[in-house]
Amino acid sequence: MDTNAEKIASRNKPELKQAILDNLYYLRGKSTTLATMHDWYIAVAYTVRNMMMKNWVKLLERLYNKDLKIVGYLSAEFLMGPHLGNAMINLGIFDDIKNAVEELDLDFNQILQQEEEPGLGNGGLGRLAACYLDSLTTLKVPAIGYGIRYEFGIFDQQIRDGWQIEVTDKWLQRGNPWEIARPEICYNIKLGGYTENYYDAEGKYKVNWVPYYEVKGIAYDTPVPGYKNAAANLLRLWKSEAVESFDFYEFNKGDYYEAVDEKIFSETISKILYPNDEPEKGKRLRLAQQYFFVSCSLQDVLRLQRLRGLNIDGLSSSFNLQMNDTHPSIAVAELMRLLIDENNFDWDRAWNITQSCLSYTNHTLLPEALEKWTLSLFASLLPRHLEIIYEINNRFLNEVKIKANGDNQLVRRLSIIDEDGERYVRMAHLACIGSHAVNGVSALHTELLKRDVMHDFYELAPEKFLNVTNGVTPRRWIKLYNPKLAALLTANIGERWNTSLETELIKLEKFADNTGFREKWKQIKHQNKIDLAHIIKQRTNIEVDPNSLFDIQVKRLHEYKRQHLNVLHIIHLYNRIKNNPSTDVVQRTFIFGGKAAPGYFMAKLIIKLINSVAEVVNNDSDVAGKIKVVFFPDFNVKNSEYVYRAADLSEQISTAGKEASGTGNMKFSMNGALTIGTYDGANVEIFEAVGAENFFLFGLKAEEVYETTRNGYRPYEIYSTNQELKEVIDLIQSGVFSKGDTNLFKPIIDSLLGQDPYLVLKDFQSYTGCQQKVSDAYNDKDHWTKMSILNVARMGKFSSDRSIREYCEKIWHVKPLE
Ligand code: NBG
Repeated sequence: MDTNAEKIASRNKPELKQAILDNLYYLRGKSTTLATMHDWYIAVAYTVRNMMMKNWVKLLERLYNKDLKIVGYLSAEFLMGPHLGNAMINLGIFDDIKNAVEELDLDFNQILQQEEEPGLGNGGLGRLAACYLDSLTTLKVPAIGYGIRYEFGIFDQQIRDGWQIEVTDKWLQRGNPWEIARPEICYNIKLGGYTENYYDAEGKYKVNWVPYYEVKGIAYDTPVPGYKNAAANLLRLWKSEAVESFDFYEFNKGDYYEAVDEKIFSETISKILYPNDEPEKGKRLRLAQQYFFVSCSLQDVLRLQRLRGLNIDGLSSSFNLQMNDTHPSIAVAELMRLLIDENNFDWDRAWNITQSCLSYTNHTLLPEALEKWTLSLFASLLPRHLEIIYEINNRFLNEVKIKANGDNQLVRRLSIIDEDGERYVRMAHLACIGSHAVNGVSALHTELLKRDVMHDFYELAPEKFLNVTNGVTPRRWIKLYNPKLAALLTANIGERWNTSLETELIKLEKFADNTGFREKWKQIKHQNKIDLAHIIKQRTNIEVDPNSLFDIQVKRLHEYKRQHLNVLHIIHLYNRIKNNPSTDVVQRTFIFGGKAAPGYFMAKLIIKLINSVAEVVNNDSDVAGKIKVVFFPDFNVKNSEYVYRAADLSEQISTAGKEASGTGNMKFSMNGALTIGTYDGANVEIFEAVGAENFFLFGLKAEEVYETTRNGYRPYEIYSTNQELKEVIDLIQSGVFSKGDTNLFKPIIDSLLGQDPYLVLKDFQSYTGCQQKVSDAYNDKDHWTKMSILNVARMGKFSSDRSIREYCEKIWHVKPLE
């Protein structure tokens, strides 16, 4: 007999409608008269989820298949974005569900809008993990994404009086229909305490870790559907809980409150996602989080290996475990501990397995973002791991010393332990030593990794270092979030672009000169701009003109990303128009979006500056109809739907050598925006792909950045000799944008005139000059449209499918199913 789910999967419209109504009734206990919009959303979500179940259960059964090699993607962040629309696209049931919903007299878009953003990541790194899960599944590579089920994801951003206010993200408050709790899949995690050693009956040296306390990690599974391929994968996130909800021993002693305290601490571990870009110092809970999810995941991997009836010696034929940045790098020591202490392996065998299972992706060159933990913190939380790390380090340095020929500096530089000043464990060193492959995320980034940050490691083992340039999934970023463009693509080049972006998109090139096609292209962009203008009006009450050039910079706020360089250009334009009201400028709308880390003062001040400039510019009749400035609040995956597709110009203006890759740059260009950018991260490869004539390149190259700083860069000299720049800075300083307060933006001015660590002033002239070229180009709309088409046509390389294929071939050595 057919199950209900299978019946639904026949996609017969009346049955879909009935399934939604049934879910409303049986799962929400509501009739149509009682149902809120959110009840309806839940009912629709369960209907869609039911339709993935068959594929998913099949996958779960396949995990027991001995011959399949599984990718375990270890990541502290997964920024999945809303599930409903994406699942509908991937299951190929978008229109069916939409129609069924509309026949129930519901507004489909309102239903989609009900879903809370599952914001379990900060930005690019977490979103990359989500794109990779989509591609892994679409390519039918068996994979498990392992991470943390944070109760509170990245904070919601509100803007009050121009300042960022952080609001806790209570994404689970109204339930999460996409996850299934698996209380039967749980592991104990030890923390703190001390170790004791002894010799066992066979005279083998053994260590026993006596923890100070233990917590329990419980699996929460979310299905990840592939694109129209009947495949599914698994996102398994861990939630921490107390080992027992009451410690009966303490309870009987009468120490009920102590037992409750311990329960509270246990649940704190998976409570909240840490925003990045803040000093790590002393963040004990963060190290506990990292260890918590890594240990649960590795124990799960070993359990699966046993369930498959395989022995652990062959682990690397069954699993490749990818460490997404250093956040999971404690995996090196934890896998060693599990093998040696809990499975009786000797060191060499354990080390062999560990190294051949693990690989590491580096995502940053910024020295302050390279994780390190003080020895004291490590010793107090993970005493056994510190011993193991010492041993790994000793053995490693002994080998190094043979090659180093008495070069003690080299040995110090390579050591896992940083001995300069306070002693630290350097997690990138641990990750690198414990992995069989290390990769950067764009060609330039990998070169710089090899040349600078990991140079000594590269010299030791050059074959370990690889590049895999990032990519993004065209399913979410084009098909779901730009349906009009997607339809135009499909109508002209067929639908294979969805899964073969690289070979198919290029077929658009031949339409670039076709007037009719260009007209349609232009109309789609225009409609997307009208939609964004509408949302902007709703959320900020600012009226913007869809006929203006939409110049957009959305990404986390950081000085190296140089949102303030963008602001200097806006003020420069403003100043030009004020000085000469008849100045002929291209009408522009400058749109910003992005969150600043709560503890990052400068980033928050830059948000305030953007909003302050916006207030002045938007209310000055002299510039009305010429420039507008908008800060779009709470930029996240959900809101980004309206943003990327509406952009004419994409701002990718980081100081060269600082942005590891960028992925927003890809999303914009794939949706028809032209890029103004530096020669940094993946911009370099986008520039090469779309061609110099279709890209607005400016600024110093990475080499020149190093040269400039090495030679004693003096920003003040630039300020005092560049009249246009001086006027801009002086305008900020005068208090024009701060209601006369000359102190408010002083920290920004002081930084720019003093050190200017990100060479904003140095690149100012080149940037404004390039922006002039943008304006000139925009005046020729027809040519602009041609450039836009060519950008999209040539972006095929930046599909995450291509990235995943490269990981499979170069690093994981796994093959797709079947
Ligand atoms: C970020 C880089 C981006 C890159 C993403 C994904 C971190 C530590 N790094 O340039 O800043 O695109 O990773 O690789 O978040």
